[in-house]
Amino acid sequence: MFFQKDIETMDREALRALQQERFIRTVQTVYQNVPLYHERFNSLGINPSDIRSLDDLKSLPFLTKDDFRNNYPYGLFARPMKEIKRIHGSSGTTGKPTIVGYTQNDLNNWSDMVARFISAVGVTDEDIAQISFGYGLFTGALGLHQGLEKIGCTVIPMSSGNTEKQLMMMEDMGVTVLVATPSYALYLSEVCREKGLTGKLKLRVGLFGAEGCTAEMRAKIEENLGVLATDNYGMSELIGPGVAGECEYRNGLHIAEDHFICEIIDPETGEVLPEGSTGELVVTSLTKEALPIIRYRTRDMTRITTEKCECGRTHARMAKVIGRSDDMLIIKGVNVFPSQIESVLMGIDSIGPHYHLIVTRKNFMDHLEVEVELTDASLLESYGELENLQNHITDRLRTVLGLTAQVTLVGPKSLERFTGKAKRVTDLRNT
Ligand code: DLL
Repeated sequence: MFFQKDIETMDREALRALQQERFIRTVQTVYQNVPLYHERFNSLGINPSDIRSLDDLKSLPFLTKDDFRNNYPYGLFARPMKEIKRIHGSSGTTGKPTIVGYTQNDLNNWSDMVARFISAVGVTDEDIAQISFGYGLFTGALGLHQGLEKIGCTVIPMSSGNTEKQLMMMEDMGVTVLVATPSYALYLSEVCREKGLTGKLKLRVGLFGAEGCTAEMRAKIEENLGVLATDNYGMSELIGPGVAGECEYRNGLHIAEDHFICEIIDPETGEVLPEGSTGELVVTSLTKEALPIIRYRTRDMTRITTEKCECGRTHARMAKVIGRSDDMLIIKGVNVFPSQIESVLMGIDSIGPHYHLIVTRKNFMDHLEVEVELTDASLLESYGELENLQNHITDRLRTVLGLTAQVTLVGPKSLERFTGKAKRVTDLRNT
């Protein structure tokens, strides 16, 4: 189902022309209205009037998270405060949040983008959606809220936490759409199964996002909750959710290319990589008024294809984010993404989907400990079985990662559960 069919199925040549026109305008706006760009372009000898086509994008400097920090709170805004109608912030737990702002047009465009991806997986005004993202500065809850309202869906603003009540509401209100982080959906799905509610809820679609989710974890959530789980990508600095989302074919996330230009770069060299290569996603906004961004380095690792999708949408698709370049652990010189470990663990019987990675360094040697939960506590009493399982997990991890991890099996439900984004890695090497 389409929300804005003309735009979503636009001919790629016309789309490029639209992007180019908007890009040129954005460069002029930031030069005029945001001191950081003005000074940076001047110091690099870039005159906005020289920027005449999309090919000139690669000559512009990157914007980074540090630029947001150094210009806290409003330094990157391109419009006067009178025109700023909403403030949101990053979900960071330490230090000052990354502040972002929206004009009324930004808010309208944002809800259209969200409405697109929720319509693309068949959510309609007949649905009842429960939002289990935490409301607040985080863009997830209000972003989904306004997009769902736009298509006329009934919205229940539950916020996160109080899992028993969440399930009660889902059952009593006949909820058909769940909005949550995959980790919280996983937790909810386990409690759902334990309470014998699997198969009894009316849930049919899960709109998940804000963090990664492996195929294995997704399958587990789908099985327990009886939903079609869909992945949605976004970031507060870009706008929030709505930057990219899956369609019913779930074969990559369609990027809202009339609002954003996405590039993939080598995170080490900054060089733009050819289509299909995996690298860091860099995003330029085309319609944002309050906070336009040129070449923002997201740190998220993915790849992009412009191949036509079966759904008829012409907008490019990005692959599921495999991790953040700054999340990638380098252990004994080996690059390890937590998602690789998650995939291994999810494929093994007798252990649950929750895990915790602890990285330490002793005598200049890195050490990776993987804590995993048993699903059956009685196994803790059988030394032989426990050892067999531990060896099996160690072997599987060694095959996939190319390094030996210490596997620690812990009792059921002993690891922390998350109601928002999960924190599954503790790296103690630099403390
Ligand atoms: O997480 C926006 C959002 C809310 C997206 C709800 C989708 C649904 P931030 O809190 O600024 O914004 O965090 C942005 O979260 O750079 C990624 O590392 C990660 N992330 C977001 N969506 C996905 C996803 C929101 N679908 C950061 N898969 C991003 C993997 C994701 N990682």
